[in-house]
Amino acid sequence: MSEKILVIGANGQIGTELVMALRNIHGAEAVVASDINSPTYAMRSSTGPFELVNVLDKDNLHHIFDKHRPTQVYLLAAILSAVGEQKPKMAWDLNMTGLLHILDFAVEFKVAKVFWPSSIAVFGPHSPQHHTPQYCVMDPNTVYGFSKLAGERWCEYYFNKYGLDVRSIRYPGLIGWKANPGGGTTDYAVHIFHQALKTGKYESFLAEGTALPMMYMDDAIRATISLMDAPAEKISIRSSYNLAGISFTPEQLAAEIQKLIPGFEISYSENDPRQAIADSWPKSIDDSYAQNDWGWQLEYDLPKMVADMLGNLKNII
Ligand code: AKB
Repeated sequence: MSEKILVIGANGQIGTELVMALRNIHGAEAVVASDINSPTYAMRSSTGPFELVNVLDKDNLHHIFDKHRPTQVYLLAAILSAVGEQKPKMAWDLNMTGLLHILDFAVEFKVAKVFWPSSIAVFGPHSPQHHTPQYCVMDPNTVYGFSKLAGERWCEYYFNKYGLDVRSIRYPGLIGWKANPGGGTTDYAVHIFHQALKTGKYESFLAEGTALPMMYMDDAIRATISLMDAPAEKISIRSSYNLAGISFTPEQLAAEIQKLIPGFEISYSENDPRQAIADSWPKSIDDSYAQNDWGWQLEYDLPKMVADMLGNLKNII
């Protein structure tokens, strides 16, 4: 079957790279990029169809589904953790209503597969903090976190009730050089590379000792496509899969950057509201279900990621 893939939220950190990867596999015309904003420079340089789409505008969204009749849909439009705390109702509305629109249209238009990203933000202060298991207490205390947890429940519900083949990953913080993150708690781990190359120093908004699970974008894109390519019978989890990535603190990341930029200096700001969010999230994750179900294996450890990030970023900064 020839695929027609609709990516919603294509201008974002994941969308930019995912569209490029999917176009390499399926051809430019098979992948319709869409976003609420006009295409970014990176998106314009990847040839292929582009549509302006607001996931909250049901009529417009219906028209896009009708026009393209997608076989796969990736819904990436979301408000992340830090911005979500500034605009809680807007975050809930976009993250929840947007998902429900996509799930409903996917059923109506008989979309074969849907991908929707969840996050480590579904865990909360009473979840086990180390090697957080797939199934445990989940008491997220950010709007982003509980919108993702509710979204996971809806995904599983649509699978059970309507047979919709929906698949999802709980992404750790994502680090890439092609596009910037927008409004998350883990964004420091991208900003640090830009500042290291531009000024040789960085003030981290997260405190020393704050370990969080992170992942290099190459691994995140490979995981996403592997999950979507896996035979349906291998997918035992229809809420969302834990993915571990690599866990490190700001000072461990800085130490790795210092090996390649010897004079690099890190300092730490105080009283940033993102610290409380980070403190409520796991420090490391157990992803044995992803390994066992669809053969997930990480490729980038911390040194490999830092070398690749700096090597690529220095050419474009
Ligand atoms: C955020 O920091 O909000 C995101 C996430 C971990 O989901 N990067």
